[in-house]
Parts: sequence; structure tokens; C-alpha cells
Amino acid sequence: MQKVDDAQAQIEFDRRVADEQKIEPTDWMPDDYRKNLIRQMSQHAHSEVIGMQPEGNWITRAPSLRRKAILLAKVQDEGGHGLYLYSATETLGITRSEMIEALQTRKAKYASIFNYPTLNWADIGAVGWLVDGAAIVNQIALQRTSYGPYSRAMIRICKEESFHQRQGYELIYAMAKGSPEQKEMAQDALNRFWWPSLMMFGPHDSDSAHSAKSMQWKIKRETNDVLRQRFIDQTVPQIEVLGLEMPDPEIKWNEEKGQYDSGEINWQEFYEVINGNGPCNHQRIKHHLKAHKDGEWVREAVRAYAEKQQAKKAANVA
Ligand code: FAQ
Repeated sequence: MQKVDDAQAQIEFDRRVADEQKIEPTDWMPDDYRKNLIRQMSQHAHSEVIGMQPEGNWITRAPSLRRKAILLAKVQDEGGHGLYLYSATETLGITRSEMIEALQTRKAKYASIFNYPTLNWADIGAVGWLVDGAAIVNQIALQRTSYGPYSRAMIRICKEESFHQRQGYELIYAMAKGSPEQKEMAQDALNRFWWPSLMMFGPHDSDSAHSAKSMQWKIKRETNDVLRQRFIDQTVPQIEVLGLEMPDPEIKWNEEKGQYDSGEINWQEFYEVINGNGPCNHQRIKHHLKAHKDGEWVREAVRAYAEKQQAKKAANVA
């Protein structure tokens, strides 16, 4: 009997996905759809939270009050994105603490880019311009994802990410048009962040384990390679405006395709980083563990307050 119900529910689910209707938390969904969403959304949330570290590192060293205020606001936004995304993922039946445990025990991944260091102030411009720029290209597509809470979170997040991208570009522009030393720093930041930014889109479509299913279920709306190419095509003219050299000598306009050709990513480096062996993987998790431990008193206070409120409510009822 259960089987027949599931078969009918599956037909209804497929019809709604085909019709561009959103799937909501209380709707029936295939187990693998739920699992895949939990994997992608929780990893996305972890990326936002771990992503605060490379920039947070520069808040105390920002060169002016204006830059410090902008950076503080941006890093705070990233924390907020993590919180929306953890909440949206909880609607699928997993708890926040289960997700955090998966991150801290390295069962769950987070975006490879955050395992690279931010060595100087120009890197903060490169993070906003390139990393947020790449994140937006991916997240605009995800505004149309089939899961309602994820799609709605993406709409809000994209609005904030465009401020992040603009502030990064404005920062790198000031450096690229500044003194020869500043221009050199901007070029160096571009050279170091270019390839890791391209890696954010994931492996080539032919090597992407989850893409086929995720595209069928409309969890993902465009493939890794399509989004990566879109990012290259929109960023190359920005490099030209900055007057910087291309970070990849193979970048060349292809008239026939109407897009830029470019060199091949070092996939060995990508897999090293996502498997825990990038330059900062150890440092990022160590820092997260410490911050989590330091915050235990806050969680304890919240629990104690909730218990007190509960007891008050029970006493009033009695
Ligand atoms: N890093 O089969 P696929 C941001 C893993 S937010 C690490 O192609 P999928 C904001 C993948 O998880 C940035 N791991 O996977 C900000 C899978 O491993 P698994 C985060 C990666 O899911 C800015 C395996 O490789 N954005 O930056 C990466 O279909 C500045 C096979 O790959 C999102 O998370 C990678 N780059 O496609 C914050 C967007 N690529 O799970 C602070 C949502 C692949 O089986 C400062 N996510 N892997 O162990 C997505 O769109 C997708 O998950 C992809 C990967 C496109 C990232």
C-alpha cells in the first residue's frame, strides 16, 4: 500500500518540478532529493561561515575607517547568509548541531576557495571582486532552484552579494589605478585568486558526480562549466578596465563561439584542496572549533532561558 502511495507522490513531485512549482518542507519528496539538498545546502552554509575567516583576518588592519566599516558589514552579511542557509537546511530534517559536527569532523565540505590565505590588502579586493563575483553567478541560477526555502534564501543573499562584489571591485580599482606598488599588489592578488575562483564552480561537467541528478530535479539550474564560462566572460572585460594583465596567457576571444577561450585548471590542486590538503584547511577548521567552543556559554544561556520560559508557561497553565 505504502509503495502505491509513494509512486503516486513521485508522479505529483515530478509534475510540480516540471511545472516550475516550488517543493516546500512539508511536501513529499524522494529521499535522494532530500539527501542531495541537505548535502549541497549545508556545504553552502559552511562555506559562508568559514568564508568569514580570510576577510575577518583583515578587519583590524583595514587602511581607513571607511574600508573597515565596509569590511565589517560584509563579513557580518556572510555570517547572516550562513544562518539563513542553516535554517533553510533544518527544514529538511537535520539539526544545526548535526551539520556543524559534520563540518568539524570533515565529513562535510565547504568551498575550496576559503582554504587559500589572504596575504595582503589587495587580496580583500580580489575576494570581493572575484570570489563574491563567482558566488553571485552561481547563486543567481540557484534563485530558481526547485526547493522553496533555498530559492527564497538565494534571492535575499544575491542582493547582498552584489554589494560585496561592487565593494571588492572598487577596492581593487583604487589599487590598480594607484601607485606602481599598489598596482603590483593588485596584479599579484588577481594572479593568485583567479584559478581558485574558477575552481569554485566545481569539476568539469563530465566529472561532476551530482550534476545529472541535481539538474533533473532542478536543484541546480545550470551546469558547473556553463556557469564558469559565464564568469570568465563577464570578468575578462573588467580586467581590461583595470588595466591589469590577464592571469591566464591562454585567455583569448573566440569569435565563432562568442566567448573567451582559456587555459586548463590544475585539477590535481583542486582535489588536494577539497580533500583537506589545501594551504589553510587545517587552520580554518581549528579556528572554527575554537570559536565554537568559546561560544558554548551563549548556547548554554539560550537553553537555560528557554527552560525558564517553559517552566513559567507550565506554571501559568497549572
Ligand atoms: N569546493 O558533483 P559536483 C560564497 C565537491 S558561497 C569544495 O560537481 P555539486 C560566498 C562537491 O561538494 C560559495 N568542494 O558537486 C562568500 C562534491 O563533493 P561531495 C559556496 C567542491 O554539488 C563569498 C564533489 O566535489 N557556494 O562564496 C567544490 O553538484 C566571500 C563533486 O562535485 C555554494 O556552495 C568546491 N569549489 O556542484 C562567502 C553554492 N566543487 O559533496 C564569504 C551551492 C565541487 O559529494 C566570502 N553549491 N565540490 O562530498 C553548488 O552550486 C554546488 O554544490 C557546486 C558543486 C557547484 C559548488
